[in-house]
Amino acid sequence: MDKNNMQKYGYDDFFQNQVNKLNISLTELVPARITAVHKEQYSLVTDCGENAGKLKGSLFYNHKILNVYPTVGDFVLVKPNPLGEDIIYHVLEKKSKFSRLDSFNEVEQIVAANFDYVFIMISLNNDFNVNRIERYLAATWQSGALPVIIMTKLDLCDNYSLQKARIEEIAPAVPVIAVSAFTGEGLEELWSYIAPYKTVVFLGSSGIGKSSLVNALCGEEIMKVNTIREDDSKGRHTTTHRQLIKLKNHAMIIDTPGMRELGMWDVSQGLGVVFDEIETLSQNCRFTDCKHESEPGCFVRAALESGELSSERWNNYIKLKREAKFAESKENVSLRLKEKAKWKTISKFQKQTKRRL
Ligand SMILES: Nc1nc2c(ncn2[C@@H]2O[C@H](COP(=O)(O)OP(=O)(O)OP(=O)(O)O)[C@@H](O)[C@H]2O)c(=O)[nH]1
Ligand SMILES: [Mg+2]
Ligand SMILES: [Zn+2]
Repeated sequence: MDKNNMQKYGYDDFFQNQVNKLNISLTELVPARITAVHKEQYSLVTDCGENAGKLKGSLFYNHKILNVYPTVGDFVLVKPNPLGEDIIYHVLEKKSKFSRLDSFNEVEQIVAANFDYVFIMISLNNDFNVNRIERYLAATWQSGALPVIIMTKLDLCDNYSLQKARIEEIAPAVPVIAVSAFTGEGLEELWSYIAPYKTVVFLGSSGIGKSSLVNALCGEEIMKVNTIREDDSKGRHTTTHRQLIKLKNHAMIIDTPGMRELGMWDVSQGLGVVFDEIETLSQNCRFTDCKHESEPGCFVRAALESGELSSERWNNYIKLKREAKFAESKENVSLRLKEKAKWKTISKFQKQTKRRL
């Protein structure tokens, strides 16, 4: 059977089953996918094609209907409006997501949703940063999608075997592919991931060639790329907002501005996957609450001393863990403050009504 437009955008039983179970009245609501987020407007696609959309006003207040603001890649239910903006009524549960700390509001902010693979991209001419890859890997394993590591700008590098070996050391099970958007070398290997109806997120510092790779895969200039020659990651972001792009083979790419700021949200499971050997070592320590400082019978210390565990890797683990914890506790504080403010308003309102009675 031919797929309809939404199915080509990745809408499948996972989402349809949610719709079937919803108790809200669904007359006239149709599925849509968010392709870009602007200030208060969304770009989206439905079976009828592309349109702009906005949130139904009351959604801000009614959490039974809306869980959080939709983001790029989200599947939502909209009331179509052929004459203007479609109205977004409901955000469906996500298959996968990236979260970061919105430091202004101190809450979780979801930056991409419903992707199958994450291309963790680093450039071969840039100074090589294993810690950054570990950070991206933790976030990816936490997201629910699978990582693929892409080394870009292959044309600028004669030999990348050292870099490849370093990556394979920290991510033994993750595919590593070297590509050049200029010569096209290595691109064929990507097509098994950039497959029909699948969504891939491109993640990596500014200037490493994410948008150039999108264009190379599309065979046309879809994304603007930086035309001024400058060192990686020093220039300004060329891509300014996240965007979902559909390829001719019906694969989708979410191009992002260099997400160096991808903060650690709750990444406890992700860290457990990336630093599996450290978590195993800690479980063997004599004391269950071992701080791995100077306690006797500490397997982590022993591994650090014997060189089995590098101090660089250990320090990055501690750093990411601390950041994640910080994000989590910040959210708790902000939730508590919000709760307090709400009760203050309610009690003020009650006092006023009492006075009036
Ligand atoms: N030599 C070489 N240069 C490349 C390659 N891919 C991209 N570049 C150059 O790298 C620069 C940055 O490319 P972009 O595609 O804009 O990088 P980006 O990762 O999208 O950057 P942001 O949008 O800022 O996050 C441009 O000057 C490109 O021409 C490549 O495969 N080889
Ligand atoms: Mg870009
Ligand atoms: Zn210990």
